[in-house]
Amino acid sequence: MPKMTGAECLAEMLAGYGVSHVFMVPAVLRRTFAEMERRTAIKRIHTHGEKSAAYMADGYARASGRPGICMAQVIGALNLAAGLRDAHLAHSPVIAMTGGRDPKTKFRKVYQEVDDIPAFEPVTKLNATIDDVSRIPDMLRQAFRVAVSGAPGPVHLQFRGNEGQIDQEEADMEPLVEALFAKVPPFRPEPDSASVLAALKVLQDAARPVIVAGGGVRASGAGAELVALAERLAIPVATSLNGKDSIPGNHPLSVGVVGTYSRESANRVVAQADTVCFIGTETGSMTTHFWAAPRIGVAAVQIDVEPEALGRNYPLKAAVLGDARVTLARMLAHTNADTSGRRKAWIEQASSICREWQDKYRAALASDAVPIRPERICSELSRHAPEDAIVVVDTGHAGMWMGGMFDSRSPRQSFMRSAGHLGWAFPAGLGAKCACPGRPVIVFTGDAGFYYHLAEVETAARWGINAVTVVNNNRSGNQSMRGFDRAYGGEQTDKARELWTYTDVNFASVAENLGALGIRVDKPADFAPALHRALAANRPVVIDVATDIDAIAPAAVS
Ligand SMILES: Cc1ncc(C[n+]2csc(CCOP(=O)(O)OP(=O)(O)O)c2C)c(N)n1
Repeated sequence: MPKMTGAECLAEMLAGYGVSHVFMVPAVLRRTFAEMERRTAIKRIHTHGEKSAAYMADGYARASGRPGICMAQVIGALNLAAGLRDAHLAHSPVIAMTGGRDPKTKFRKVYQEVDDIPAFEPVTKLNATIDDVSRIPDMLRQAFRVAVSGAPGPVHLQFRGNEGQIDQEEADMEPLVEALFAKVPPFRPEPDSASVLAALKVLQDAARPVIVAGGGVRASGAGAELVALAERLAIPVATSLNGKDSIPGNHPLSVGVVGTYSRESANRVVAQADTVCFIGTETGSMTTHFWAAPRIGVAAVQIDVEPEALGRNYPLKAAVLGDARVTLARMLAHTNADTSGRRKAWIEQASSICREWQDKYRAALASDAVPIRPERICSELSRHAPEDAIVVVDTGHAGMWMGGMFDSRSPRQSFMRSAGHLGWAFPAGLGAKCACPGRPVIVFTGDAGFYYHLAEVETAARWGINAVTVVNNNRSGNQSMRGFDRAYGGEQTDKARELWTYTDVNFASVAENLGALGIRVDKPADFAPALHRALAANRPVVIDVATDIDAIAPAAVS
């Protein structure tokens, strides 16, 4: 075995796993960065905060299926841990590396140090320390193995030394890489055939079935098989917000996103279904609108790669343990398409529910109002986002607007969303662009969401990370308006508005000052030309859209 430093070994292994970018705030693993420069083409993206570094790694991971790497020295470790929360909720394979306590100085009040390990525990699948340099190779392999296996998720490796100085030490090490674990999914577990046939029978016998597809479908790359099965058996498809891109929004069997940040048609179809087939979804509160759509007790089947997901919230008629793509392919091989005739009336019913939704929102989606309505931005993005775009959406109102009102037009379009953390989308979009530089990346965020990591506009400009960010700028976090109306017993005072409004800031000007292209849009007709200009600019772009502070997204129906 060759004698090498930890830094040499780590740099070579990361390159061996296909890592193209790492995201960090210095100073951590400094020697490793020097070795990366000498030995690899890895870009070392130096950000303005550890949380945004974690979100960039998360966006990188979700866009590519390859683990995203983020790093912090000991004082920034918990900022990084905070940024793993969304990756944990979304099952995104992020590997976080931090500096950690040295046994020589533990418990002596050494500068900047606390025990960071407990804070990583609730947001990681593996939370480990590297205390001897010779353990770098096997621990890094385990980090990749855990991050991408089963339901993927974050991993934390703490390197000895506040800046991870263990990387300077030498040992006999082999920088062996297991290519199998460089990407999600490493394995495609085959389902048991009896369970496949049992699930198929329940679906084929049903008069009003619906499929609810989740993030597991996108992680498995099972969109084509999902659509083929739905078409073959004539079954409408709703998705979770995380699984939104598993069927194009303009497909005739697509009824929209079901749950809380949702489209009314999806909640109505799911509520009226006699049988629900959950695929790669945790059946959590956001996807089921707190288990109201569908109701617990509906006839249900579930397909998942994690045994403990099966039946967690809905008692099942059939449970299938396996990879989504393989399972759907097995089901397709055994379908009896003749059974689809019995669902003709149901398909008509679902289509008519979708038409009712279109009729209800047609005017808002085409609105010429000034200030601009967010519905209009969503419909412009449905029409003008390129067919291979990655659309990255923040939480809160951004998730409600885009979950409910945006439709993808192609299976090549990707949709990624914050699992709940305001401010995630902008840095995640930069990470997605690093992972997929050849694809257009369009971020949709509110102004409150954009403020969180505004400084990263400078990072994008410095590194030429040419994502396009659309800011729904209503000079407030107006999703909170309804809640404060209630808190103030119906109507708010001017003082109450202090709790959720801001001053009027033009983010196009701010972006220009930080080195990006800024475009301000005040009139609806100017949005599409601005988007086309932004996509052609080959620069990071912020499109600041002046929108209506009174525009409130429709609440979920159940
Ligand atoms: C980390 C975090 N803190 C707080 C919230 C609660 N929250 C959800 S939406 C929202 C305001 C969103 O404002 P903005 O992004 O401007 O969108 P708008 O509602 O104005 O459309 C807040 C504070 C959250 N989701 N995440």
